[in-house]
Amino acid sequence: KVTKPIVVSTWDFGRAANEAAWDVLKKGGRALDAVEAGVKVPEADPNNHTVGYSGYPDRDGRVTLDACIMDELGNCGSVAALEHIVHPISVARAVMEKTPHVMLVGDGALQFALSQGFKKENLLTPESEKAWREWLKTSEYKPIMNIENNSYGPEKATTFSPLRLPGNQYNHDTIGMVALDANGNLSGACTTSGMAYKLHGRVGDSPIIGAGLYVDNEVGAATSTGVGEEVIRVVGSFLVVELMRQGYSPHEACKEAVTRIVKKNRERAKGLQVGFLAINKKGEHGAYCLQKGFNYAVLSEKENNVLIDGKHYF
Ligand code: SD4
Repeated sequence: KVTKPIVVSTWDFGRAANEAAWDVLKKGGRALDAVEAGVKVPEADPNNHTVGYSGYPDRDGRVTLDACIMDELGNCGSVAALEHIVHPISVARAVMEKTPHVMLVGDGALQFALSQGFKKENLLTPESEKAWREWLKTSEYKPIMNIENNSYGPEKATTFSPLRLPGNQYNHDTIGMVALDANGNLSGACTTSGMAYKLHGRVGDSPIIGAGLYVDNEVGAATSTGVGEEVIRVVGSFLVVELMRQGYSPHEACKEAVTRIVKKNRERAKGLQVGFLAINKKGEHGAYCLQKGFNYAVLSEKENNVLIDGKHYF
């Protein structure tokens, strides 16, 4: 029996996003509309410093956003290193629907957004700017494990990382969301401000179709969070979907993708976090991550926006 509609998304802040997606899904709406509405919630949240508005900036103090979206027909759109726009996911959707292209970056993406009526805004809030100025004092660049998981706590998180953000701040990260609608169609969305204090111009996995997100309406959909470089290396989300095509469950597929990352470089993998999240055409879900601390939110008629801890490799 198929569980539909269903929506799943990364991290605990995925719950609020799921609620917004559910408003669309419960009325029989399209998964594509649901995932866009869903991820717009963290994008606009001033307390979320790793997605959209108020995201932590790059090392030059610029907030640069990455996002992509994909529907049941294989249509997709993406923006990378986009500045000044609160809802990069909606710009990605406009790239998909209003241009012959898949991906726009940097100034070109901004120009396009403005031409579509998106408003230019300052995304760097005083709080994020203060955090960046603190960071500048040491300018140490190491990704922080499980920064996304508020409940995980600084002590445990720093076990894996010598770097603390000033004031031991812990916050959320990329939101990846995939959904199956009442008609049995899949879509997904992924949006982030990327790794805090990255080099200007750095693009992670999140806006890259096949890496941060992939949807195949015959099989399933997958998304990722964590250190994007590792996900790109194994074309993670595409890999997860292809493994599901071969008969792996969502959980097994995510586990195999994580294992591939470990096989590339075990020592490196020990020191960072990556998590994959997937659903298949039956509405089954699963996830797997490198380290303890990754969780995801599930909303369907059977599961009332429950938060599930991802099983971990190390
Ligand atoms: C990136 N995958 O830019 C994103 C950020 C992230 O946990 O999810 N970090 O690499």
